[in-house]
Amino acid sequence: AVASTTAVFKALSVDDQLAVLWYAYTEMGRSITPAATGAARLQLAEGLLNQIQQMSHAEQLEVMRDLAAQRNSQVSRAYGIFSVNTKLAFWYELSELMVKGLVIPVPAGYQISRDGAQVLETLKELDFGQQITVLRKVVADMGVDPLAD
Ligand code: 45D
Repeated sequence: AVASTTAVFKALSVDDQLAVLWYAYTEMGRSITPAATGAARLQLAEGLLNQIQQMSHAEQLEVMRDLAAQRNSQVSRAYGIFSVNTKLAFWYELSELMVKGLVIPVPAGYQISRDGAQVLETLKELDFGQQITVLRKVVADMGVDPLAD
């Protein structure tokens, strides 16, 4: 179930991937304690998160699309050196910044696609540990590894 959910997620369009991550966060939010994401991990991502907060909403959306699409950009390369847990903590923090109004929100009344809704449903049927495993696999591949040629 983990492998198929991950594969179907990765086949989604970039915007659907961002939307599913967002809705996963809104559903899981209460189960993820900020303490668990680790202050030390966020410290590594802090520079990048600060940089993103300085950007316009359009630029913020662009860097998130670049990450999901594995497009080579400065942000994608900076992200690429994070550990998987730091990558998860980074996305978690971006969601928190969205809630605080510091990062572009998902438009009010946004309609997720049928494919996206299906992946979300599948994800919801997994237990918490499996959900984390899917999320880890998904965010691990985002961005660009600056050490690969
Ligand atoms: O206009 O270290 C659209 C533990 C449409 C412990 C859009 C853990 C068009 C160890 C694209 C929709 C395992 C607990 C706009 C860590 C349009 C540890 C915008 C786990 C504007 C870290 C879309 C942590 C946007 C976990 C802006 C489980 C979408 C973390 C943005 C989970 C989506 C984190 C974002 C999750 C989603 C974060 C930022 C699920 C982030 C999700």
